Amino acid sequence: MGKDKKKGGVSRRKILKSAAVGGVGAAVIGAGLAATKTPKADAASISGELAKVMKERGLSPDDVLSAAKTYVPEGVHDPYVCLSSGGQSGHLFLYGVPSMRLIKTIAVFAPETWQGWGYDKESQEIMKGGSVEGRVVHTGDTHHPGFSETNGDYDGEYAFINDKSQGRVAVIDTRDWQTKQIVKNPVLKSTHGGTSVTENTEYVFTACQYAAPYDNKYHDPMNQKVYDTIYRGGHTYWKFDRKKGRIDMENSFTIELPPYMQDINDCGKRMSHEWGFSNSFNTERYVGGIERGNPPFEAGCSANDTDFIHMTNWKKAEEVVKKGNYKLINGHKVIPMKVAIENGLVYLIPVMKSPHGITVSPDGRYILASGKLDTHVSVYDFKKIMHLIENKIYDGRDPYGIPILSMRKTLHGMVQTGLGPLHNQFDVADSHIAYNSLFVDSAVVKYDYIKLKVLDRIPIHYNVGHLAAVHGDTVNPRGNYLISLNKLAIDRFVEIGPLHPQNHELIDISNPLSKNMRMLYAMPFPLGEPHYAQIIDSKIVEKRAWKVYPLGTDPATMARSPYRTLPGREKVVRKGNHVEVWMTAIRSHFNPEHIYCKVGDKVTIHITNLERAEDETHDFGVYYFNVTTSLEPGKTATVEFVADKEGIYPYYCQEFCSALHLEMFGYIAVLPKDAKFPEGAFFNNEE
Ligand code: RUQ
Ligand code: CUA
Repeated sequence: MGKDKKKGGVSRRKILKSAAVGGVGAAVIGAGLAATKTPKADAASISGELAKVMKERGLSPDDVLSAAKTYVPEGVHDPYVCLSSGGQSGHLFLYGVPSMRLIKTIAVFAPETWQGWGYDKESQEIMKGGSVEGRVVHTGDTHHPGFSETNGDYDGEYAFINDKSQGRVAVIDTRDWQTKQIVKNPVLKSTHGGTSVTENTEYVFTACQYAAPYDNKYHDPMNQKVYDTIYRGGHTYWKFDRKKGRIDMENSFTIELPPYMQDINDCGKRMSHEWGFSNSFNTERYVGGIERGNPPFEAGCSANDTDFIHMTNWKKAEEVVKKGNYKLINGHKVIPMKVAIENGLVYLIPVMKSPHGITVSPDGRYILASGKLDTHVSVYDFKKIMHLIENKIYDGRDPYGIPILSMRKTLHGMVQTGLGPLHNQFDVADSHIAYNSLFVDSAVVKYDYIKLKVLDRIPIHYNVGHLAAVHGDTVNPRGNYLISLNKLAIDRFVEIGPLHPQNHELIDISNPLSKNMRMLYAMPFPLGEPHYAQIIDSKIVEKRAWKVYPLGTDPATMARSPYRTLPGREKVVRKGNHVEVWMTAIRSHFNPEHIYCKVGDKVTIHITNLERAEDETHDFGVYYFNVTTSLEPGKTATVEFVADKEGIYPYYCQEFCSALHLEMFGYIAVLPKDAKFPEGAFFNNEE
């Protein structure tokens, strides 16, 4: 039976693939239906029915084709998954492509009650690891997810995500798609760029957004001299320890940069492998002051015709750090600007007005940047850049002494794509096709970045930010689908009041040679504002995902928890005023079912889910104490609280896990301090 199912899945997946590539409308629908064994549903017999449905629902043949291209039959897995940031939600989200079916929330910087994220001890410890100047901040603003890479392509073992608002980076392990580590940038207050990774995930690269003093002290932000001398940006390279699956803080470093807002970044590939690039704005170093009658930031920060691309060499920087040529600031290695300049680690290249976004081509030779107040994508040629660097041909230096390379001499050329160009993604590698998002025009443009020619244009709804194509920022983009991450939805969905969802539109790019990008589907995304997303081949991640945890696993370490509790080994121990419980959960009971303690006791409950069956998750919901946890099969988790008030506190399993799920409950009984435990109150070490 299980085997049968699998067979069906495979053949249907093949059908899907052909639908994605070819697109044969009704025939595909027929085949899909046949595969789900709907009685008598061959293409011929449904055509009458199909015509009727089309008429009733007002669907054009075009609509039906789009539906066929996105429909994924029940029980069939999507060929791709999209890892989307979630902006102010502080989370990440996973959905299938092309079905656009939401699969998972990955809790990262903010608490999330489904998974007990931030409510059980293990996750609280991980959140604590990302403390901001000693405070656990649980708001976050996720922007640019990045899969770990091997040889320039996603290996899908880990994913990284930045928190723009606090300058943090998190590591997610795709064996269980759970956050394993959060680190705070010790010198940068906000990091917008990143997380992009070097070709073999040697480093996770993030760039500063809002320049600020490194020392966390007060320095007048409106005093130009103070701003120029004390405010700083930077490029941070986080060392990734693949074996441990963690960022290695010790061996991470920041290259000090001027107080320009470094914004978005991307890592080089192949020939440009050793370099990291970021665009920037406010090279004016405007300090604002709308409240004093000065022009607002937005005007002062966009006064110049050009800003700078920053490029830094992490490979050489690594050597500089090894030689001890750094400063320790807040315990973090910082390469001072002067040292960076002397060692040829940093260069600037002018780029059109207030750019946003920078992307390196699959072969690593071209660096694409769009000036959002310009109408072009500027295509820089890395070979030309290196020629100037190697021959020390500079156009001058910025006020901090950083060499500036000539824009004219480094440009391959510019292509006029439209109003408000932002981000770029790539189609299959040798096609030289890229896609550019036009925020102001609300359109996506397909163009040849070598011939500098626009090939096609499609309207989107509305105001697109990033684009994501399948493996679209790797050395080996796969084409097929492009997702447009739109900021505004306006009139697209059922009216639900002033706060609208975002709108992710799926575009068919399966034929790179055709002129026709094709709009397939619009998905409301009501979970914060996603910025960037990456789309990965499902096969890569499915191979790695665990079905259940080995019994007694702590997901924080992915190893056996010291609190793993086997059946028959459950216990309650009271030492002083600490009650510690080793509990098990299995359909359909907790053991123990009664926990006695006294007012003021600290209560620690370690729970092991003994289930070995896939998807048999339990969890622990409890009255008043503001803790919870999710217990996936095999997991051991801990909740801890102070029983600060006399009373009876029911706890129960919040997952409808069995016919007797409602019966899966228990009581925490908190006695007055001076009361005696009743007969039957159970402790393994009775006082
Ligand atoms: S952002 S819409 Cu990448 Cu944070 Cu550009
Ligand atoms: Cu376990 Cu409901």
